[in-house]
Amino acid sequence: MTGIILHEYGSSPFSEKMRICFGIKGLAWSAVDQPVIMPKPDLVPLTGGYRRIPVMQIGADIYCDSALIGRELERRFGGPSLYPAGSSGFASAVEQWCDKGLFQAAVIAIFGTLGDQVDPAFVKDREALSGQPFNIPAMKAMVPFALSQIRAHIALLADHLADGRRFLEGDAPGLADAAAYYNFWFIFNFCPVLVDSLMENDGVDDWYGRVTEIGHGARAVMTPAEAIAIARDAEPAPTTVLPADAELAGRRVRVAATDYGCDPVEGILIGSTRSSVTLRREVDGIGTLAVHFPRLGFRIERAGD
Ligand SMILES: N[C@@H](CCC(=O)N[C@@H](CS)C(=O)NCC(=O)O)C(=O)O
Repeated sequence: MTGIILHEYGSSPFSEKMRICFGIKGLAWSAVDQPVIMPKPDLVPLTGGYRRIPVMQIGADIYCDSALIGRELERRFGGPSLYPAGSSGFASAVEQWCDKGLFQAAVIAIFGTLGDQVDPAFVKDREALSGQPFNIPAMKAMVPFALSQIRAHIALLADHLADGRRFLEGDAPGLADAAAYYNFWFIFNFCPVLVDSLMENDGVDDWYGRVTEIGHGARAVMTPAEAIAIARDAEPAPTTVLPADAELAGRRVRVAATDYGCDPVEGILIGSTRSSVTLRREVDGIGTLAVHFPRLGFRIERAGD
């Protein structure tokens, strides 16, 4: 019993990154289905305002952002490593690459191709999320450019796989594979019509098939109410604050993503590592939660005591 709860939705590409990680490590986990657009009344009380997906919950510990979730899975659970070559740097670099440039090109290719089929409520929600127009006609015009960018990303992967390795770090799959994989999964699931124009017989096609075969580990389904009850009945794991963050320790701080979905979360800083920060939050009807964020891509500031 791992206690892993993933707040997700089936079509979420960043959740697919995590689902493949569960598969690599052979983990059992419970999926809580969350809405694709706001409001998210069963998620926001747990995070304190963070609305993005996925969010991992283990007891009263809430982990925001897939990059942090991957690290936490490796820290907590044995079994096959998410870093099969022995260290995390390569996988983190692949995440930085694929979560930004490749993801943006994938979004344009998908929503530009879907065009008028995109639900106006989704468009409105994503405009609020990004603070920018989600301009489908402009995306439509950019599809050829986006596809050319995706082909160039695929060429990088093909070069890396050219020595015949089965996965990005060698014989065994890792987080790097999950990170490189999920954008293609996103594109092919939403727009199967694009498969032929993107996939060539260059090794990436076979690698994609191998990653698909990994699967998602042992998935169970949980209701949001069950997940909230688990949080209510649990205590957060102990944390410590780095000496470098001593001035913020025990203070009220505000943490927010810097790219999109920048809704701030306020709480008391009770933990920090070189890659993460942890806030304690007291939530009516739930009790004490520890909400964890990565440092990369997040702003942390004093909120006044
Ligand atoms: N950096 C974040 C990005 C997560 C992200 O953009 N998730 C998408 C879904 S795959 C999202 O939250 N979209 C808005 C929403 O679902 O409310 C991560 O790695 O978890």
